[in-house]
Formats: sequence, structure tokens, C-alpha cells
Amino acid sequence: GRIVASSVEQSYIMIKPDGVQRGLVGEIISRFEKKGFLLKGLKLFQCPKDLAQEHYKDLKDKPFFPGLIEYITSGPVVCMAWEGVGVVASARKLIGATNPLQAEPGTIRGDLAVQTGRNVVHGSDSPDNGKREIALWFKEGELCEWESVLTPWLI
Ligand code: RTP
Repeated sequence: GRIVASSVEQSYIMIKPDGVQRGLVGEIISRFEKKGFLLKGLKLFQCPKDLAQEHYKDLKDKPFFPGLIEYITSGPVVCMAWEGVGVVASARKLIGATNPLQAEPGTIRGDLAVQTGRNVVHGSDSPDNGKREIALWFKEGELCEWESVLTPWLI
């Protein structure tokens, strides 16, 4: 659908364990940086099982849920908070469709992944979930409040 990009939002973006294992961390971060979003939080993190379950609680009745939790906790992830005008919907576009075979070339999943169960990156699906997920994955003091000198050139 059409992106209505009018307000400054935050999105929780996470490089999943396959993205870390495959050495795609720099490549993925670079796409959000180049687009013009602002990095407000960043850490490498071994996710405990209960946090993965809380993050994906809406999917708890799905048959793939146990496998999803195992996957997300199988190695370190890179947790990020990205800020910008319309960042939530825009990040979803940059990431591409859930099934990487359906993701357009040029998107992260379209370029870098093959399987739904190994789709290298997560992005919040609404501004409210962006807030919820950033609060879930980051502790107070882990986010940086800063402004880029480029902001006037971006917004
Ligand atoms: P994400 O939350 O990771 O950004 O992904 P999404 O919104 O594109 O997809 P969602 O439907 O919320 O599913 C979350 C993650 O669960 C895994 N999944 N596996 N085996 C399967 O059929 C299946 N379906 C979903 C994927 O890792 C998906 O990103």
C-alpha cells in the first residue's frame, strides 16, 4: 500500500541470528543508514527464551511458534531502534515480504534470503508496536538521544 510518511516514529529493527551468522550485519545496517533514518539504539544480544516468547506472543498458537522461538534464541541478534519520518512503514518496504521468495529484488529479504524461517531481519508492523518492542528489548539508558547534523537535509 501507499506509505503515508508524515510523522517522526521509531521502529524496532532486529537482525536475526542467521543475519549475524552470515556476516550481514554491516550490509543491513547500511541500508537503513543510507535511507536516511537515525540510529537511536544498537546492541548485540543473546535473546532469552521468555523475551522471544513475549516478542512473538501474537503468534503463540501458530504451528511454527516453537521453531520460531528456537531460531530467534539460537545465537546473538542485533537489536536496533531506528527513528525517522514514516520509518515503520518504510522499514517494512526496505525489508520486503515475510517470505523471501516473494520479496522484491532490492529489498533486504529479496536480495539476501530464501526461506521464511530464515528471513534475516525483523521490523515493527506499526508505530505502537515500534514503541512496545523498543521498550521490550532495550533498558533505560541504552538508547541515545541525539540529533544528526544531516536532519535538516532529510526532513
Ligand atoms: P517479522 O515480525 O519477523 O518482521 O516478520 P513479519 O512481520 O514479516 O512476519 P510475521 O507473520 O509476523 O511472522 C514473524 C516471523 O515468524 C517466522 N515465520 N515462520 N514457518 C512459517 O510459516 C513462518 N511464518 C512466519 C518468520 O521468521 C517471520 O518473520
